[in-house]
Amino acid sequence: MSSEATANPSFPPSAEMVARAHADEAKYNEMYAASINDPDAFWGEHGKRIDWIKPFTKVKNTSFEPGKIDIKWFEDGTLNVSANCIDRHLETRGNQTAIIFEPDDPKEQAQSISYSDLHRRTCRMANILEDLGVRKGDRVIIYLPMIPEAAYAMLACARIGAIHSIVFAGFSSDALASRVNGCDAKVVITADHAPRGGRQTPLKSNVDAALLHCKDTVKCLVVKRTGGQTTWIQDRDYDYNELAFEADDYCKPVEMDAEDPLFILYTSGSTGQPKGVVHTTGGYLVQAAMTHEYVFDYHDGDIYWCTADVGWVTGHSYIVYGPLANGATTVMFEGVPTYPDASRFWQICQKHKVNQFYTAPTALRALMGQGDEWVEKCDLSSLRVLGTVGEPINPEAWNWYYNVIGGGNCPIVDTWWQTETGAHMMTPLPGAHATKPGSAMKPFFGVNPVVLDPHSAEIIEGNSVEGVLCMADSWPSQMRTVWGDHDRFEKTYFSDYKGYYFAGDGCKRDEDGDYWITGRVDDVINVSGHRMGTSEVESALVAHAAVAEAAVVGYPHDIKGQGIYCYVTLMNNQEPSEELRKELRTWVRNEIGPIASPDVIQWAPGLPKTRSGKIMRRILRKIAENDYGSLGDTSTLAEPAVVDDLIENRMNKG
Ligand code: 6R9
Repeated sequence: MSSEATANPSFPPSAEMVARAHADEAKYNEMYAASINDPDAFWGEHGKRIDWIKPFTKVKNTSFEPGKIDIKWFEDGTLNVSANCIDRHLETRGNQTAIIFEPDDPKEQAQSISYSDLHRRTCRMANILEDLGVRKGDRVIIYLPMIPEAAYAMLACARIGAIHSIVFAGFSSDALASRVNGCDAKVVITADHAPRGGRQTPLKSNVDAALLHCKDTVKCLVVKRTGGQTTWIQDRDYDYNELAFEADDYCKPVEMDAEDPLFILYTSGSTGQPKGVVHTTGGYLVQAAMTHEYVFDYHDGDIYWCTADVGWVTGHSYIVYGPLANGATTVMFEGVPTYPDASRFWQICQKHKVNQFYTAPTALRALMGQGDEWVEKCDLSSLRVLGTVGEPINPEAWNWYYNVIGGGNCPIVDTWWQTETGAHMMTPLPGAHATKPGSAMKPFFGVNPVVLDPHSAEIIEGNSVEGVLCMADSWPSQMRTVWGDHDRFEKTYFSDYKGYYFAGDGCKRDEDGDYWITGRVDDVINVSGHRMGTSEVESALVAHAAVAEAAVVGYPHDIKGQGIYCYVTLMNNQEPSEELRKELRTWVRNEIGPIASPDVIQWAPGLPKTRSGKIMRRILRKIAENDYGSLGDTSTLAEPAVVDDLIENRMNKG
């Protein structure tokens, strides 16, 4: 695969990388073919990479058939995820570091938590949760900063069979309340404050505000992070540090069915409220662990760092479950890439001699803009594999990552996957594939992608084609259902293209048969790698008394990938003003969280609608993108003049 042979430049792995990698090209081809030809045999073998209490005898039992959507893997096996991530390593690597915790403030000392420490602390947390009345199948909300207690909390839930649902600490109290109620949680685990980028978010007071809207039986377990002041409600709030001091060091892991839920993670779709994506124990852990090993080419003794937050699926699968199932050393970083300055990521790589580094394009773009001097003063010679996730990576950022961070020596694994897929789906493997800037390249073992024509829903065969990305068959870490709403699971993922899982992304297959993700084809925007339904921002806007109607679209943003562009129609009695604009921004931040803060608010006397009243977002997107020469078909518009006004008054004139 030389660069001359293709229209896209490609970067083959070094001979050294090929030699040490878990899979070279021939091995990938052989394993991939085996995984597709006989999934039962393939996953039956690789399912054994984790420890089972009762070994499975059945492997795959899945149906994408309309009305019968059902996904089961390893269904008669039993296991415990926490025992797989901790106990089984104790004999061979009890003293090895499991988690390196790097605090927000570089002056605060980093912590190394060994597998034995992790065992003790997880057991204590599990015993505390049991004392608070949490039992197998109960839900626990985790609303914590990026501190080791977040991992203890996840693993403690897994240990006693409780289902955790992590809410990103940047989310507002309203978002938190709706998730507590959505899954009917018994306990919320939080911290006093969350330090981030030198500032502090008052997590506990957010929980106080949220719990005003929840059942009064919900209990709150509070971890001391800063020691800052918080209010305290007797018999509702419990002091984790005090209880952990007294708690027993051992808690027996509960025997779980492979198909018992492990966690719920709320994620945005194109319509309605966020969905509770449900993942179960067996298949999820097998694929999270296997991808972590192959995709990052993880070897014993390596130091691995994923910069995501545990509030996102990437943090679940690639900070906690995948790495720990493999007995890895995983770095947990509390802060942000630019605090105290733009060299923080690279300082941490140098300090802990990181071998595999996994981050998002938005962080790379922001850092690239600060200049190379921040990188050059750090020793990055330990790096071997670089990863990216969350959104399509533009070639400039890719090249910067490859050359400036990786010194032209580290393969970049551009990993395409989703909350729903649980683990990596398409990505190059570092020793097997020549990478191309911006391409997710190849399906992982067992993943069976197809490109469909969005109109005819027919499979498009061959290369140099473009369409929507679907999966023709199930994979072990696939989500099993939407919490409490199996119909919604079917409607969202299996009804547009019958017989397939529809990912919501567009994709190209190039002349070499390699895959390129082109972005969401639905009304989901991706702001700095955070997925958001435009409808969520719209609902927040129209909840404000001054707003009559709102339409929200994404537009290209240099750093964030996509920015949030809002068209707002005010109530008749309201005058547009700069003040009101500011107020609406603050309003949305409070309703959803800072990540949903509108970048642009344009006053819109009217919105372009079809005669049936559907807002034509396609047109609004074009206007926001400054591309109104090609508005496409406007013949179905009820009031075409509305569009002229929007173009004339567009905000994004740059
Ligand atoms: C893991 C995660 C999923 C959506 C997905 C797609 C986008 C993720 C990508 C990518 C291009 C990549 N996405 N990885 N697009 N290249 N390597 O991000 O999960 O938050 O559920 O978002 O993110 O649009 O559909 P999630």
